[in-house]
Amino acid sequence: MDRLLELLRQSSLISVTTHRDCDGDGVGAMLAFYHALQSMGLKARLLSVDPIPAKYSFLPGYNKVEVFSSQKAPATGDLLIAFDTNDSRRIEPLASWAQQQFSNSQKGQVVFIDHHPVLEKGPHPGHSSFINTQAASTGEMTFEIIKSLKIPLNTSIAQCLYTSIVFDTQLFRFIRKSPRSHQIAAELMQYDFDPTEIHRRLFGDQTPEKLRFLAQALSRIEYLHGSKVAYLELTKQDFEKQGVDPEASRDVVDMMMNVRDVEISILIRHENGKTKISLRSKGRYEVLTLAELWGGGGHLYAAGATLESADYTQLKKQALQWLQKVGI
Ligand SMILES: [Mn+2]
Repeated sequence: MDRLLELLRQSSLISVTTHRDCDGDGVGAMLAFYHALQSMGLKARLLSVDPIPAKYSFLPGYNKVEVFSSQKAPATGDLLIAFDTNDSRRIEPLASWAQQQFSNSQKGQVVFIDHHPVLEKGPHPGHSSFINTQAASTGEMTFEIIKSLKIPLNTSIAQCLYTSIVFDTQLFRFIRKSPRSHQIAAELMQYDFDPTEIHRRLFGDQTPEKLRFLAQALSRIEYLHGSKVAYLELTKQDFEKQGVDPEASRDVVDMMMNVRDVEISILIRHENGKTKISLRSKGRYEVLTLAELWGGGGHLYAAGATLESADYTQLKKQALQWLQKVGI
């Protein structure tokens, strides 16, 4: 972290970003850090490789995020910081573009602030990156960095960091046996924002169409290995029939984990011509190894992969083989 702090103090213009298909943790951490840089009087800009979902529009700074395009690429300055990923492929084409600028001007670098394990077969995040796999959220790490830089908190920073923390811990369910998430949240709540409103924005924004879709999807879960494995495939037709966006299936894999005996959940779904796989484990089996088998990544117990085109039958066969191998 010392190396990162030094780098921050030396930089004149800092760009901040988060991974493609962002979530509340990444977007909250990125915006919080942007507000912190602003309050330090540092020049900063917010970049994203795809549009940030409107669900997060309540966050201060949401409207300042520029969607990156290499045609009208803005200056990245001398530092590009990516939150909630350490895999440069998830911030492409921005990562390559920034690297090019930095090597042209012979200064600057890309830095990752993240709590995911570095993938064995993935790109290396670089020596100035700050990776802490013990942290329950990137928001938690961002809080520690802001504190170390001695930047006073304010309402905007607090609101964004609180969003990060409650999103990734799913309202303090997944806290990695640490009191840190609660401690930080308690400190943030001294600022003037409404936490209940944030909970509602993040977790209570369902529509009747989505509930109808969920009812149908959940009724089709297959329970394998004596209900220790929950397996579900969703096709393009499943989404079309209920008139919902594939985004509607995002939390399905977490719902599958709410079944008492389930140890592993596997969700395979169609999204914009691609096949997305989401994997969860309660902690006995490292599903990251299965995700890596399909060229994906994530955490040991919450991982995923995106495939350009895939045959569901083939995927199921591979999943069943992997389950056999881990001896569930
Ligand atoms: Mn995260």
